[in-house]
Amino acid sequence: MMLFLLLVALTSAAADDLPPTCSRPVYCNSTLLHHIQMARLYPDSKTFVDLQMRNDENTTLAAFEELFDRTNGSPSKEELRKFVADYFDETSELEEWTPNDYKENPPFLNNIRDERFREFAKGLNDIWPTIARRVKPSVLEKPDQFSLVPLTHGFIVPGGRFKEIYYWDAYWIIEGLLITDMHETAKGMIENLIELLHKFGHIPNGSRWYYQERSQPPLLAAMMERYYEKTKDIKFIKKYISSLEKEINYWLDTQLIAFNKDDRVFTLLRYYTPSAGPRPESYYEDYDLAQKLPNKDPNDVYTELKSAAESGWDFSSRWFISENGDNSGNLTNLNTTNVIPVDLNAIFAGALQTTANFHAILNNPRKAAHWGYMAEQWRSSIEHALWDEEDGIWHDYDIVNNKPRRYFYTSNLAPLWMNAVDQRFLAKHGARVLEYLHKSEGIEFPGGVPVSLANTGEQWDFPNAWPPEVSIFINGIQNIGSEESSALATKLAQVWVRACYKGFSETKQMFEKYDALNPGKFGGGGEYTVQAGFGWSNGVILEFLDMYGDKLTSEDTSEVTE
Ligand SMILES: *[C@@H]1O[C@H](CO)[C@@H](O)[C@H](O)[C@H]1NC(C)=O
Ligand SMILES: *[C@@H]1O[C@H](CO)[C@@H](O)[C@H](O)[C@H]1NC(C)=O
Ligand SMILES: *[C@@H]1O[C@H](CO)[C@@H](O)[C@H](O)[C@H]1NC(C)=O
Ligand SMILES: *[C@@H]1O[C@H](CO)[C@@H](O)[C@H](O)[C@H]1NC(C)=O
Ligand SMILES: CC(=O)N[C@H]1CO[C@H](CO)[C@@H](O)[C@@H]1O
Repeated sequence: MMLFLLLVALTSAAADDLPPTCSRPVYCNSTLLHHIQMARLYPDSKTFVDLQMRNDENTTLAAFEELFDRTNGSPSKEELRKFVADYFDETSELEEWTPNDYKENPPFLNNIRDERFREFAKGLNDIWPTIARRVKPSVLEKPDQFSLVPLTHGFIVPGGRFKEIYYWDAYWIIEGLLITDMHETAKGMIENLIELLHKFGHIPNGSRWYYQERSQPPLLAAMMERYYEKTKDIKFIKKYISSLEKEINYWLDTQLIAFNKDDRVFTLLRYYTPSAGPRPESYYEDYDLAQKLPNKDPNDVYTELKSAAESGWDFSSRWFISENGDNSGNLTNLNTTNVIPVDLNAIFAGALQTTANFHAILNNPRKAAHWGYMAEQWRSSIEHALWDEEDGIWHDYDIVNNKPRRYFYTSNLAPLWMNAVDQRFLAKHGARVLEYLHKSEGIEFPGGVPVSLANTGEQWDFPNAWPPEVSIFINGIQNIGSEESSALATKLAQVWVRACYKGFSETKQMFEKYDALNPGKFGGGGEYTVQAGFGWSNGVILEFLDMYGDKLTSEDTSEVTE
């Protein structure tokens, strides 16, 4: 109880004195930013904050002040357009790059039984060099004139508007790279994220200053684990184990929350990124929303938006708490910081266990025991606070109404994916999870598993099927470890690979998200148009073809192994 009161005190103290979104005024906190973004010079708000300055920041700010005074505080759209043309430059900060370890025919292709799927995998492998980038030397010369944060190594970007390195996207990209034998590129990506960790104290959403105050699902440990499994590079683990601990401590220091359930106090993580002002890259959208909510403090609204963005699920009914206490409503009902997410805590439990395992490998038994004990505690809290005995699945928990949020979300299976479930518990309850899935309707769609069954028009809701979530879901089912679960996982992987193959055959493109109702068609909704490329989509197909390549078939005419 003491801990609970302490946390509440800390939280409310912070609310009075929020830091700006980032320490770079032009990109995060200035009259300049406000006027330019509210004038909607570009269809996508991200376009402006990605421009580089032609001069140093103070010169730019001073020039804007001059314009502002000259126009009595209301520069016209044309004047703003001219200002942007005079003081900003659209030249890309990144250049194309061919990774040294790229191979045209990585050996894993030989394990794929179906010829069309083998071609598909080769096609995806061919995409790597087209979405590989590195930072131009000019950024390093004058880093203060860019919103991009320079990084040492080349990297794979998601694609489209997402042209920098992203935190959780990197997990599935790295998986794909490891499968296609690009170990050095995978390692460079992890080292880039660690570089960001040391610069900011945590890993931001992406390598832009305007993402400074937000992280994303903490998958660094999982990335390092995948890399170690493939390479046994113990020197790497030794070099970065303390970085991993730093990241874990960041989450413990900033996102912990204590809450009561059934007369017990639990301490778990939530997404929580308090800072003042709209998201710079969605400035107009956020400001507009806050204006529609005159009874709320705009900074509370921004904090809910940013915290939802930190989850990776921007946006979703997962973060709506309506007046009735359910997940209905729209963005005006965002209350992310009062939802205890299953996936975040499962990922965190996994990170604690991985840290323990690494210490064991490095012969640090005392530290291994320390982190191992914490991992066990976390798993136990997930079991007692988030497992829902009635539904036979884990659910997010609503700490306003003190109740589980009993809705189908792919993230409900994250504890299985992250091996954050006690083995005895799994043996006892694994069959119940399968029962839940069969009852849920979530696994019956022709175009893959949708992230939710709520059709809100938000992009992280029905009918969208998102590659990373399909991966979490199917790997989760696989990890139940029974024959039946394995058959279901294989069947769902088959549906997914076939759907993406269909889309790829028709358009020669991979999309960031798909439509569960229409196999291979891209998904819609949300704040921006669908993006092609696409890092994590490619990674997930490579993952499934690596896992199930000896079984999957592109058509039913050949025998299907289930
Ligand atoms: C910049 O941030 C501070 C602190 O969060 C805030 O009080 C101020 O209004 C912001 N300034 C502008 C111009 O947005
Ligand atoms: C820019 O202006 C700020 C505030 O006036 C000042 O603290 C800072 O030193 C200036 N930066 C440069 C590079 O001149
Ligand atoms: C979130 O929910 C709490 C409890 O109902 C409420 O006090 C708060 O205002 C909500 N936050 C926002 C931004 O609506
Ligand atoms: C969101 O919900 C509120 C109240 O439930 C409603 O008044 C408002 O019109 C809705 N906004 C949109 C954009 O649908
Ligand atoms: C809003 C925000 O925090 N920005 C981005 C974080 O990264 C994801 C991609 O993984 C984007 O979808 C968000 O827009």
